[in-house]
Amino acid sequence: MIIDKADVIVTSPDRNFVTLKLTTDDGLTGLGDATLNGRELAVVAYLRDHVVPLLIGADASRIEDTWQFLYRSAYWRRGPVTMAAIAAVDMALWDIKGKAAGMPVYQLLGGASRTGLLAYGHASGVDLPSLFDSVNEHLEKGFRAIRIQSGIPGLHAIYGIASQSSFAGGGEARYDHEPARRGARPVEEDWDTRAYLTHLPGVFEAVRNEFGPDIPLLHDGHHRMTPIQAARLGKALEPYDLFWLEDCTPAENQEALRLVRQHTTTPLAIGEVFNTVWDFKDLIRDQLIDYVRGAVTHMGGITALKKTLDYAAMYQIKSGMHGPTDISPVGMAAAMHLGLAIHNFGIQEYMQHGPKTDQVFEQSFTWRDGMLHPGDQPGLGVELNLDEAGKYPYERAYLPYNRLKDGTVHDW
Ligand code: GCO
Ligand code: MG
Repeated sequence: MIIDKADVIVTSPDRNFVTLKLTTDDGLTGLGDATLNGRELAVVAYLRDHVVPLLIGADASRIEDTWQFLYRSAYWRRGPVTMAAIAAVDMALWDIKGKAAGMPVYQLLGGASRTGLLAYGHASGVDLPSLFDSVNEHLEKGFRAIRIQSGIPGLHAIYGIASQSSFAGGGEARYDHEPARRGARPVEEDWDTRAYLTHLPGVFEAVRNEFGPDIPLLHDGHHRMTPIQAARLGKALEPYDLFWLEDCTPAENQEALRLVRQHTTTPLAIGEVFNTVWDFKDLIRDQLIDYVRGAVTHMGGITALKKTLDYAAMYQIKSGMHGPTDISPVGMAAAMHLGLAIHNFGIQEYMQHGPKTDQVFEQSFTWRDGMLHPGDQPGLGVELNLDEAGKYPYERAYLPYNRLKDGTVHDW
């Protein structure tokens, strides 16, 4: 099992994806997701120029050793570009090991701890009627847990709302509320935290009145509040029994969550932009969060995220792996194998890819009665159709950014 070939494939079916494909001398192939939304080509260069030359001739069976070598020998550790590149190598090696063993990756990780993975979908609306329609659509699709994002009176375009996508213009190929837009520059959105804090509790009250107390509801604050604002929101949402409040403050300052925690029992989830266990260390050790939002794709792969989740398990903190459309089907499969195997699985985000993406990536997971399962194909269970991938060259795309009414740039 010597690595003979390493290809970095960029394709843009519904959005941009970066995939690493490793081929061994005995003809096995493995795929890894290296997609970093809006900064895709930086990871392509990192892989092609600096990592691929180190992989050719290496022993594909040495997953842990390869991880440690890529992490430590770079000297410059961590960061989203580095860790997405390492993640792709790690996933591809797990894929190869599974194929060599004739087993799905979750078996190599210890076997299934459950029959399927509870998944949540994204409901959104500019106002209550459109939000209720969106919740109903998700219930009809079988979702048993739903994220609620609402428009805010006075604001034109904010994160997470599907039907506001035309406000800032600048791009097509947007499905659901895929935030990255194709175009030369990022589009601008608007934000007002006071308006948001005033409006949101009423939205959750209305949703609970309409849909009852049973369905798990989630919300994403998308890093836009100060600690005391987040504390206020967490407290105000307590009557509506959220499954979690996500990314209530920017993630860099782990201490911020201590303040939020002191004020509210609303469960907290964070970490979609984190890259290593070090970003989570204090949050886990001091029990300041309830769910780890790290993605396999951005946390350095299955190897590293499993260690982080095992550490979290000691504190009864569970997984809530990131699963938006910018995690490719390969990254989603890796999350599903890991989620099926670990004891402290919490929930899996499942935003669903578009039809073109599903043609490029041939997948074997199942989605039934609100539950995901990675399937039983050897490896990760995803193959890349190169002919389909070749139809969609890279297109420049950026995530939006926020400005307040007075023009100040705000966290998006
Ligand atoms: C989520 C996330 C995404 C991000 C996106 C950025 O909870 O799913 O917040 O929607 O905005 O992944 O690339
Ligand atoms: Mg999020």
